[in-house]
Amino acid sequence: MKLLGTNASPYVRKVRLVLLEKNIPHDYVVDPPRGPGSQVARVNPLGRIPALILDDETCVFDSPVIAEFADSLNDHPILIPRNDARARMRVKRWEALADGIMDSAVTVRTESMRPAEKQEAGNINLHNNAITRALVYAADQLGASEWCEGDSIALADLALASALAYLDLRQTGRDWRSAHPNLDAWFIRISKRASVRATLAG
Ligand SMILES: N[C@@H](CCC(=O)N[C@@H](CS)C(=O)NCC(=O)O)C(=O)O
Repeated sequence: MKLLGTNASPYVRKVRLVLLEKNIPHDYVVDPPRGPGSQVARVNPLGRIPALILDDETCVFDSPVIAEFADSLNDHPILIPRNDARARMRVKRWEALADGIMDSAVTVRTESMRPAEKQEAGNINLHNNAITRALVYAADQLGASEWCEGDSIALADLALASALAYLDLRQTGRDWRSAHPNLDAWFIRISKRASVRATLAG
């Protein structure tokens, strides 16, 4: 299978982490959707990354669908609980929270790249405030635990790591580490994993 993406995209990082953690063989192809000759819109009608192309040319999108599909391919490890409905919901809710942080941070970035007179300060504030609230919620939910859900790594951890890495990339002025020392300690720990190191290296 082939994963189309870019190194900056937080959604791509999330699914790369899933594929790496589960040791699923794949080719990672850097393909900016707006780049000349991009094949993204040909395989995903939405023209977005990540797009996972299976060996029979089936295209899987978007990132939650890719993550769930990849998780179903093997049990090593199980990243989305299979039988415990509440635990499964909590993991998917962590993913929704992390994806929401990504959505808002991407919106802030897109808005800030417009000419100053066309930027909507209200929209930027709205999304920055959503990120701030989501981080408070994440820190509260994590508490002093080693993992976001249960006693081992889950999609929740990979999604949260991707969201925080994106804030580090695009919101350098946001000092989430001082505001939430438990998220900081957790991020330092998870950043030592080979999968996270590989995606942060490019
Ligand atoms: N909800 C989607 C969001 C994907 C998305 O918005 N990706 C961005 C890159 S970060 C994209 O491909 N944008 C299209 C573009 O840049 O033209 C997912 O989770 O996969």
